[in-house]
Amino acid sequence: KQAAKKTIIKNKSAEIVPAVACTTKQMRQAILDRLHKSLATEESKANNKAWWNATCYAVNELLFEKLTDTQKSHSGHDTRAVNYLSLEFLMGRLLSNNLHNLELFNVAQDALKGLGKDLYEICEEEPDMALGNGGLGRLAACFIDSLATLGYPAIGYGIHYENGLFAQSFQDGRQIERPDTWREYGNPWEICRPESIQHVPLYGYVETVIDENGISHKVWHAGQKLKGVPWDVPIVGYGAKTVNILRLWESRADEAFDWDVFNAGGYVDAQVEKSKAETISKVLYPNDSTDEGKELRLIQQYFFCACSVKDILRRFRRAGNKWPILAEKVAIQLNDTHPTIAIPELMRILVDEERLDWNFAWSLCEKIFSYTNHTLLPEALEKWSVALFEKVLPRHLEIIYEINRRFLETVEQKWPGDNDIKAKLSIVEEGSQRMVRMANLCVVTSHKVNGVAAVHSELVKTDLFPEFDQLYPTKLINVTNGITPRRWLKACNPALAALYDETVGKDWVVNLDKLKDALPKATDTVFQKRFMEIKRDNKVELVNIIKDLTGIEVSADAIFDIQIKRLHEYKRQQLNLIHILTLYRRLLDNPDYDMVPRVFLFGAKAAPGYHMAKQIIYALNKVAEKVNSDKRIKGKLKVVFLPNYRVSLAEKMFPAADISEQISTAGLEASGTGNMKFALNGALTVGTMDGANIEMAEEIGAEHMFIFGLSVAEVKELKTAGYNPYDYYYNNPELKAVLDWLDTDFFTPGQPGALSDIKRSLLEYGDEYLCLADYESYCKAHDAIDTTYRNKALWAEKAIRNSAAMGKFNSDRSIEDYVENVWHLKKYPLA
Ligand code: Z2T
Repeated sequence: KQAAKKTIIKNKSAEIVPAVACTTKQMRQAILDRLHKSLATEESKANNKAWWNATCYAVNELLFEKLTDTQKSHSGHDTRAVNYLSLEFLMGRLLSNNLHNLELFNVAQDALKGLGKDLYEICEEEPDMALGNGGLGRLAACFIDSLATLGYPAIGYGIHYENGLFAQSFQDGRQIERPDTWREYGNPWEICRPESIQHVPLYGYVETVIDENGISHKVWHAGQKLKGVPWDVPIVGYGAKTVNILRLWESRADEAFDWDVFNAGGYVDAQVEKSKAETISKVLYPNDSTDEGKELRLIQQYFFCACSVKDILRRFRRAGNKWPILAEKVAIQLNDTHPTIAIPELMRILVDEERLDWNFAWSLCEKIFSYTNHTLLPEALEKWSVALFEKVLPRHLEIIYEINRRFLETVEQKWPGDNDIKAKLSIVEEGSQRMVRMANLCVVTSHKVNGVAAVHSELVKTDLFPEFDQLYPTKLINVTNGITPRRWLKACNPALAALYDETVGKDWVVNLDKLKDALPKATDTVFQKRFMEIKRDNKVELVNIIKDLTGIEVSADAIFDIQIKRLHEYKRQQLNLIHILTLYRRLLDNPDYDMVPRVFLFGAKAAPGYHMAKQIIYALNKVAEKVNSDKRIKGKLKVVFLPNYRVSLAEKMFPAADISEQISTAGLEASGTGNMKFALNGALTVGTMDGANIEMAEEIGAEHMFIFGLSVAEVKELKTAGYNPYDYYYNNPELKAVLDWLDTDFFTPGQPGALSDIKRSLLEYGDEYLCLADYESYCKAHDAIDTTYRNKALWAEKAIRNSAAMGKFNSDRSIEDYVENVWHLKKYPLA
């Protein structure tokens, strides 16, 4: 067990009224009551898991009241709401976050202390709610926190995966995946709502029906039906003036539909059908940016969209509203193309079931939907084969054809006779295997399409959708990503949060720009000392965690250089690797090589089917083994790959980082959000001019970061001119030596060639991500890090400048941008 000994932060200004009235005594009694009356145990028998459950239940009692008040207020005011549709919500743990947002963290800490328990230790009992892959899912989680904090009516819609992102371990350095079981023994945060079950058709055929007036319409006869059971997770805003919900759909068999099978004596067959239906929400697909095109995945997407759209319309009808004002009450945000099928589903309901005129229904859809693009990588742009669509969703395919037919008419008007443009923009891609392009459907339908950082949104306009931008000049916009300062500073770094409370006032939690008031202190030696003492304490905590998890001993005096993110070639963990090899070689060549001791830390999961990503994990682990046990280098270099990187581990790594690695090939990281979390917690960035790094440099001052490598324009130039990695290999002896090293059995004794794949990808296979082109510049940036770190005052100044400049990257700001430019919501906080 990790020593969870954070400093207890006392609430200094007792005059501040907490969001929810609850004294330490009341909290203590509530926890005991839950332990006795809900968990049927007692103090002497309860383990930490029971204390965790009891504390969660006690929190729920306070929270549910605010939840019902909020929901009553929203339906009473018949509010316009945003419905955030996302296949992923990477929530992490909720206890500490909920306590902070209720402003009861200290109260609970004292209450548990009185019961002989440590709140930080109790929080460690909570399994992560890992219903997401990476940045996209975590962004959704930060956004619903901000929506609730700002008082906006919002619902997050997603899937109630039985198994979230796989748990990772290593066996001889190789990634092993095990199922994630976040709710095996129940989860206190979710409320089942059987009263809001939805039914979802699948497969079958489409019938054309002519009514008594001679007007034809389509009826979809399903071949199978699923039942969607909603589970609600309350989302408390900071200050508890709003508690929104995250509604997650679980798939079940629809007994009503299978009634015939039962009656025909097919009791066993019906049970088999049942387990098939339940597989739909069983598991999260572990691909972060590759599209798999699997039937089950399409059904997952449709299942969750159908449930969500029906739920949205149920609320709309319940308020007694009529169709003309649908778009005044409903905004639907599509988090990437994963929920695109919600578009033809809404059209189907309006046209086929409600019998609205096509043009009217379409005008509603255009106003309701908006879409966020999260990547330019071609392999991530979703396409579904027409054949699969026809089988699973025959009516939706017809609707998509009709949308496309009308759309291509407008293309014809704009570019008469230009068939190349039509072929490029068409929602249906022609070819040996006809495909539905989900991104094109999103852009055609949505009134706003946004990228997630300025440079990315620019590239969406110039490279990804240039013709769409000409056709719809105001549609493509930017909303730069952000992170919630509640989780990513207040909760995860209590000591730094307390220092800011004292320096700039407590308001920074909701107004992160306030941190700028600490800038004058960047050169104040007393402040620098306190700031760096907090960093050092956080590093000591991480040292203990590293020892517990891996047995590896590292020194808190070393530079903690961290790269944590999904494993992907475009993120270039392999560039980091070859730089580590470079340092290792320098040390072996010269045992007195002068460098500040460095600990390179990694955390990353690879998609289970992504061979090269798994090879990079293997290589890092093998290099780590060798380096960490090599006495010759006198502990100057350590490499640690922490297993099972996830939100709760991230919360311990960001506060302990000196260096943040943000080293993607320019133009490929849409935004990045870890970059913001690092800087907010006082790490300096070594990074390329990519994604949100560019905007961070504007805020911080590029001179306080270690910027290296080719720019977006230079990458383009090099690629057009014809990039040849061998040019760099033969011209840089250090680079050649480390790459050749990978062909030996130095890191994998008795198995020469075990790491050769990585060398091949960087040479023979063409080095798609330009690692070799950026290598020299990257090494120089690292030399500069070493030099700068030796100057303690200068480093402290830069660390403070980084942290205090993060105001822009508050997800509250991102949400206000969406509200102003896309959603147009009003706030309804409780009194
Ligand atoms: C994902 O996390 C991201 C993009 C995806 O494209 C898919 C996933 Cl699962 C389909 C990330 C981007 O890579 C990252 O740059 C960005 O910060 C994040 O989404 C949130 O926008």
